[in-house]
Amino acid sequence: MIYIAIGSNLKSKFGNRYFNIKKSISLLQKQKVLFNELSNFYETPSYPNKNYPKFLNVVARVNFKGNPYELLDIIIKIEKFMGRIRSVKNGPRTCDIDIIDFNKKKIITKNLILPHPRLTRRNFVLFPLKEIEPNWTHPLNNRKIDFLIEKMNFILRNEITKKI
Ligand code: PH2
Ligand code: MG
Ligand code: MG
Repeated sequence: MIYIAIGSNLKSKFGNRYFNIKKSISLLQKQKVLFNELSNFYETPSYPNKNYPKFLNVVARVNFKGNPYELLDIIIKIEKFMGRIRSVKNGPRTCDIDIIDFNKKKIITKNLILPHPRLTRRNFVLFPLKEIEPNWTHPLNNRKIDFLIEKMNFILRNEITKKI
């Protein structure tokens, strides 16, 4: 099973945050990334800098025939096409697509770390992931998703809103 997370907190030439996520999904589908399951849209304050605009986030379970690096190549091209400019770390972006878990693979390379190294601190990943896969477990420690959510601090656990 492959899980990806998509987020947006800026308008692009295609539209608002919601349309940016929809557009990225249709671009991924054109590149043979097949969507099996898509979470609701969730709104969260930008992490860690709450002064940036709020994000909309989703998590999806996808099928993809290639390897993680091939998926990453596709993702980076789509982020560029969506007008993403990499300036400040964790700064606002029109579209960010992250691979969360690729068949439980463990990879540490310069361009790609799997599973996503910061996923356990991210309400905007854990909540939508739980919605589509309540039995998901962390590839490195086999912890259940409910445990990871409980371990998150109170603020992160309570500042997420389901939108659609
Ligand atoms: N992505 C980040 C940094 N901070 N905050 C929220 N709420 N949602 C995100 O998707 C997000 C973030 C870096 O990719
Ligand atoms: Mg990200
Ligand atoms: Mg990213």
